[in-house]
Amino acid sequence: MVRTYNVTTRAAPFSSLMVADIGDVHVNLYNVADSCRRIREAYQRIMAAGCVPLTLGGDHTITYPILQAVAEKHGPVGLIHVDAHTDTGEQALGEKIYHGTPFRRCVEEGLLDCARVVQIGIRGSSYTPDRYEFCLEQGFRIVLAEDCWLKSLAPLMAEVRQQMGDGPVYLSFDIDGIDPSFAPGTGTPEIAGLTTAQALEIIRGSRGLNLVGCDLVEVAPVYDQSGNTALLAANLLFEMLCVLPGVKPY
Ligand SMILES: [Mn+2]
Repeated sequence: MVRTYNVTTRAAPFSSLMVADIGDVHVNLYNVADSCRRIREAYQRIMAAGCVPLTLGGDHTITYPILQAVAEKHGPVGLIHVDAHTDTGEQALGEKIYHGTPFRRCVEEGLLDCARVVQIGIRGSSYTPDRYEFCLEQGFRIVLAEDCWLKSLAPLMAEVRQQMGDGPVYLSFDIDGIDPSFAPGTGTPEIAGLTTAQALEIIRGSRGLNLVGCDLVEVAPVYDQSGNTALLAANLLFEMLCVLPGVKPY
């Protein structure tokens, strides 16, 4: 049974929009480049149909081919990126496409409106000492996790709405942005992250924006036998659905 209403925000997505689970994109487990091609082509068809895609990952690599298809339709997009990591690396083990590089590839291909990019929840350790240099050079706003500790993120999201303006916005939410006490089921957990309540503040604070797509990535259920990480991810995706353009209150 589908839970239809958001009793806190009074959003009624299923009676406002046509919503469908269209299943999985079948990737090539032995070839990352071919997987990206398959994802890009699938999302080109989804965008051509006039849909707003909400995606459950999958590692963060998938946002790169998704944004290729989204930007092909909408032009360079604003980005609200929740993550412990900036995911703007140049390469790893000689490979330019992996879950630590998607947003650098997006910048290189002109898929992002860089003055309308915010990265929230950044923390932890890094392979390189110049971790934020590339982001700041592009004009991204970086909000460190420690600047989020013990406070409401509603004021931050008021600023983010100003930053995003009326243009198209994509929301990419890495579950590792949230503290591993809530979300241990992920590949690169980092301590002292966001709370689940702050996650809701970020998503609910995105209401009113011209959201053209959202994803929730890096959930690895096998690392969390309680199932709580997957439950959290499903709820966050529902919250994203509740803030899409056109969703009316009940
Ligand atoms: Mn990520």
